[in-house]
Amino acid sequence: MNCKLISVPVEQGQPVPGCALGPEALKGAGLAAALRDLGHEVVDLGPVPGPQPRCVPDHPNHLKFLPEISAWIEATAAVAYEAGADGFPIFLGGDHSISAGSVSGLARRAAEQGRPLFVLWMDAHSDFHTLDTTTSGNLHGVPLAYLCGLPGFENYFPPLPAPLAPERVCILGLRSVDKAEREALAGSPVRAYDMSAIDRKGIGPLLESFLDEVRAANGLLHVSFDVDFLDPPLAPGVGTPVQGGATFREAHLAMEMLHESGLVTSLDVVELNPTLDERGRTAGLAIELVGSLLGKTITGRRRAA
Ligand code: B3U
Ligand code: MN
Ligand code: MN
Repeated sequence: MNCKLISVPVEQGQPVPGCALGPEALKGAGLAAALRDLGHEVVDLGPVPGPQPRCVPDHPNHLKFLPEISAWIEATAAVAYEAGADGFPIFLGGDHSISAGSVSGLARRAAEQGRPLFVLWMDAHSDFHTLDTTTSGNLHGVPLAYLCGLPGFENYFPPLPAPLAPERVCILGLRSVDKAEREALAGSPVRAYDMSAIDRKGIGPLLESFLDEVRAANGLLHVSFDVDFLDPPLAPGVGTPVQGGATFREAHLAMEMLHESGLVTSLDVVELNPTLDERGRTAGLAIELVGSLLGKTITGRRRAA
């Protein structure tokens, strides 16, 4: 695989300083070497150039850094569209607002190729607010609603060339969903698996059923991995930790299954905040998990499906 590392050092979409250092922390902790050890080629495409804020109208809701985040989304989408032509793009955030750009560009590319794009959103949060419903005003809370074409983003975020079909989106790991998000999700075919579903059914069967759908549709699969998917004691280096997250074993199993599926074509790793990390353990675990997603196994053998 030709892995293309794309840094998107944005932190204005969330409240805690430090998240813009995520890409450097992942690279400094050996991401490229870990991927090369697995036999992949790695090219570092560097950071998305920091854009000028976009001219947007005033919004009645209190939204933090709207012109800046809107500009980053536009710039990231342009890079993602180019990078999506071949190879395996890996977007290193930055906060989760960057995925409004990465997925938008990849969705445009997929539409041109006539392939349906599926998205697996691994996250404690659903990020399913619209600009009208967010109460925090933090724009890392809205990217999935934007990508699914929910109303109210027109004129504020860049036009979306190819909205995601919500039935092709699966959120995994939920444990913090605001009221308005809950209502929006209830009226949407997005699959939203919370920790209770993971405890009852197991992460393996839940993921397998989604992968079966991607396979049946001959789809492309983008994985948007918010590091706060993981349980906070394992991954303290995130700005908005929520108790009761995925365990080390659940996370590795999910990544191994994603690898074995052969369906994943691109990845985001977002919300790592190295200033909150403890001795680099969150960055280290994120790299290990990307390794599992890209073929690392304990025995080195390929497992029979
Ligand atoms: N839903 C809350 C909290 C939140 C969303 N994403 C993260 N936190 N990481 C909000 O602010 O929209
Ligand atoms: Mn998120
Ligand atoms: Mn999150």
